[in-house]
Formats: sequence, C-alpha cells, structure tokens
Amino acid sequence: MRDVKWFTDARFGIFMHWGLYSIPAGVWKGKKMGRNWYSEWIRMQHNWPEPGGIPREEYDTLLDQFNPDKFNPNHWIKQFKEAGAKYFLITAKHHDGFALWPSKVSEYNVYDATPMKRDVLGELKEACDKHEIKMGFYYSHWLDWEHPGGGLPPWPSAENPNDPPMMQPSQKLYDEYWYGKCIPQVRELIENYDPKFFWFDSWNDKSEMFLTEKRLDDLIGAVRDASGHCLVNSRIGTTWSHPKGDSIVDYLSMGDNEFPDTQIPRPWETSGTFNNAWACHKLDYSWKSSETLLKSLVDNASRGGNFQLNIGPNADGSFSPAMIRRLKEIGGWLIVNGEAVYGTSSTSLKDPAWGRIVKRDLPDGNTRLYCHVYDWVPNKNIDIDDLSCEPVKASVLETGEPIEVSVDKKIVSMMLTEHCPDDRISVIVLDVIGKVPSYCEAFGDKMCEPHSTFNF
Ligand code: JFZ
Repeated sequence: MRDVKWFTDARFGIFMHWGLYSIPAGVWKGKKMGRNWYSEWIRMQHNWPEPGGIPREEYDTLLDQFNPDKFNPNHWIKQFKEAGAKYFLITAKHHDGFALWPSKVSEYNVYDATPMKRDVLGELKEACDKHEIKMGFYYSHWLDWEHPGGGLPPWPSAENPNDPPMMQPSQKLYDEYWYGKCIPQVRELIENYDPKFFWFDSWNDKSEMFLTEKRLDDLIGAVRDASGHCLVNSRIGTTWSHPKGDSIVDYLSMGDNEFPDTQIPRPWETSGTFNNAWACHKLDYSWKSSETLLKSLVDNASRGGNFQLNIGPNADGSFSPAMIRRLKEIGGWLIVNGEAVYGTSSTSLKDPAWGRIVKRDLPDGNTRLYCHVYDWVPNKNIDIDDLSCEPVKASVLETGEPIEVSVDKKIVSMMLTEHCPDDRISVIVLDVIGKVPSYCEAFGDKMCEPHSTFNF
C-alpha cells in the first residue's frame, strides 16, 4: 500500500532546478533571455521570437563547461535539513533532456557527456539517507528537446497565440521517445535510487496530443510496477488527459506559485520560488522575504497542503547568499514553531482575519489548536468564531508566556500580550476539550485523508 501520510505530515520540502541551463543563468551572449524568468527554458527562448531558440550544437557547448567545483551534496542536504525541510526533489531531467545521472538509456547525461563525471543523483541520495531527508525526482516526461521524438514547446498557445508554430514530432516518433527514453529512464531512476515520489510536469495546452490515456497508463504502470511506494503527482497530465482523472495519482500539484485560498480535499502541494526564477538567474534580484515564504508554508498547511520551496544553485554548485540567509531564517522559525506545522491538519474553522489555524488531535480525544498570528497587536483580543469546544488554556509556543482566554457563546477570545514574540508569525497554542473536526471530517469527502490510490 502506498503511504501518502509521510508526505502530508512533512509539509515542507525543497525543490531544486539545476543543469546545463544554470551556466548561462538567463543570459546568452550578453542578452537577457525571452519573455519570462524561467532560465531553464533558455534553449527555447533565446532571440525570441525566432523559432527554435538556441541551436542544439550551440547549446551543447555547455556540456564541456559543466564541471561544478562547489558541488557538495552533504553540505547541500545538511542546509535543507537545518532549514526544516523533510524532503527534497531535483530535476533529474528537465525539458532540455539532460540527465543528472549516468543513464544507460541516453548518453546525454552528466557522467558520459560532461567533464564532471559524477553521479549527481547518487551522491545526493546518499546525503539524503544520511540526513533522513526523503528524496524524489522532477522528470520532464512530456517535453524533451534532446530526443528527436520528444515534445517541443506548445507554441503557439492560448496565452501567446501569435507565436510561430513549432514542428512537433509525429505520433510514431513520439512513441520512440516515450518507450525508448522516457519510460526506460523512469524505471532506471527507480532501480538506481528508489525515489519516494515523482513530480512529473505538463500543463493543459498542447500536452493532450501526446499524453494519451494509453501512454499515461503505461508510464504510471511502469512506476507502480517498479516500486510499491513511489508517489506520482497530478501534473503527469491525469487532470486533463485521462478519463479516470486524478483519482489514479497520489497527490495534486498546484500551478507554479499558486496558493489556493480554500481547502483542497486531497494530499497536495504548491511549488514556489525564492524570486521569479526556478533555475538560477543572474538578473533576478526580486527575493521574497522569509516572512512571505513562511506565510506560504503556513497558509498551505492550514488548507491541508505542502509547500515546496525551490532553489536554483549556481552552475558551480554554490548557493547565493540571499538563499542561504532565508533558509536559515526559515529554519530558525521552525526550530521553535515546527510543532505547529509538521503533522498538523486543517480544520473546518473559517480563516480568521488575524492569521491561520491548524490542529493536532491529542491521544486523549481533545484537540490542540495552533493559532498562527500574522498581525500581533499588543493588548488586543483575537477571536475564533464558531468554536464549540471549551478552551482549557493558551500560551505562546516560543516563550511559554500564558495567554488569557475567554469564551462568549461560541466565540473564543485570546488577549495578545504586550510583547510580540515574532513580528513575522507568532504561534499561540490553544488546548480545547473535545474534537475539532478537520475539513475532511466536517465535510465528509472520501478523497480527503492520506489514502491509497487506485491500483494498476
Ligand atoms: C514548469 C516548467 O516548464 C518550468 O521550467 C519549471 O520547471 C516549473 C516548475 O514547471 O512550468 C510550468 C508548468 C505549468 C504551467 C506553467 C509553467 N502552467 O500550468 O501554466
């Protein structure tokens, strides 16, 4: 049986985009790339709107330059552990088709085609095991710009109808890619590294034409066949390309930096960025504050979801100082407030104006509520409406300072103290008698709880 509970309990993971595109980092021959900040797309954006992007031979000169002297897997994973992440996923292969492991399926990989000659994924896997971080892979299954049969960018698209059309491969050629590279590489990844999950990537534009029911069944079937526990996400294409829909995948992936404002009755995650870019981008200076990032984490937790914060290391394997500082700030906050995030669940309570609420069921049948206060105004009351459970006691999680609680009809009020514990998010622990239903318990949706999905 596939266990999804570890995933929902984890709440916080680190995503990573790293590959050949990390060398130009958004700039080619002194020119900033195309229309957005997705620097891993540089091969298909240079000199836009010229179709075809950077010619393959020119892009492949990056192979000789890929030799990161600051790649230190143990140090990388240790930093993620200290930031409070419970799992890690990396672009095993992105759209450019380049593999970060010594793949026997395709020589277009870090071991056979670059001077680095190391098994990046294998070394990271070892570090993850050492630091007890669960590991998974991003694998670009739909698009592959190396294999002659791989999918090309879906241009023109609904968003950009005037783009020059790309010559997509024939269905026959696509089968050669699908059954000759994609599925064999996915199997190889499972055999070599036993990942806990895959994060496949597609979106509803032109992907339906290649992501047919049969091809998706064969890919998901290959994962199920090779691993009893490996999880699969919805961006594999089930949402729009499979008659059974997302019931056959294990967790849902939101759009990039998409933070839903309602609860979602399935295990789910949002992948988000530190700035605008996934892979590192030389010209992207728009760093989000640790407060913003922590609120993304807590917002998602309060709706039953995870947050996967993305890191784009530099080509040499170093991290920018802006990332390092934010990782430490997040880790510091989680040292004291992790209890209010990991293993918690959403509640059926309405979002209060002052912040977010999550809960933990206690073994004695009572409930501990964690009140994440975003705006701490000294000596002001904050309320929880419609709470039928009687409050017992409340205190600040970080300091233990007692908080005065009162109740009037079904409104529970807590008096904020003079001293604000943390001007980003302060947590009050509130114990109440009886059970506060989770969103799923209150609304009785079968798909809600960590569950085992359809079996092939
Ligand atoms: C995809 C990739 O193309 C991108 O390079 C990055 O890896 C990101 C995490 O995922 O980008 C997407 C995927 C879906 C949409 C937009 C960009 N979408 O749903 O519109």
